[in-house]
Amino acid sequence: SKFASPSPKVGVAVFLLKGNSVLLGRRRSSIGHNTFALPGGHLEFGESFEQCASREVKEETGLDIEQVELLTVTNNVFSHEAKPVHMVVIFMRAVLADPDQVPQLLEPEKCYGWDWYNWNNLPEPLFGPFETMVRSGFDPFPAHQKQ
Ligand code: 8DG
Ligand code: MG
Ligand code: MG
Repeated sequence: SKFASPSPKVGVAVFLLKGNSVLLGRRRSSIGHNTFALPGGHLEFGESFEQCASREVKEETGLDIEQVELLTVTNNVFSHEAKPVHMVVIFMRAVLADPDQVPQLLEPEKCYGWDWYNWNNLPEPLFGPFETMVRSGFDPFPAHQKQ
């Protein structure tokens, strides 16, 4: 109807792992403005999660990724926004195809900059849903890599 609610959308966020670090950018978007978040975006029609992860990371940072794997999914309702948003977010992990490749700020209207942050020394504030995951003890690193 004319007053129907907007539909939930699907997002894909990527833990791009390098040693003990993860790539984060400070958001320049209405949702989560100024908070540090993973690269990612909306799933496009017909895409696999892996394709969406590779595409969004490439569009936002110029980086090429490989070993793209599914980690988990969260159900995020941003009900306090002027325009409430409901996102089902697929979390992937990946590594750099070329370990020497450097992130570029390709969407400066959406992000203040990308950098690597040690998992044991994450910046603040983290993006809400991401902070919830971290606080709950979620660990994106492969088990064999833990130290
Ligand atoms: P697009 O137009 O390029 O497709 O999308 P985008 O502008 O890059 O979207 P985004 O805001 O970066 O990501 C889509 C939604 O995913 C975002 O509004 C909320 C949700 N989301 C989370 N956690 C995270 C996260 O850690 N990183 C990113 N990028 N999005 C996240 O709930
Ligand atoms: Mg994005
Ligand atoms: Mg994007």
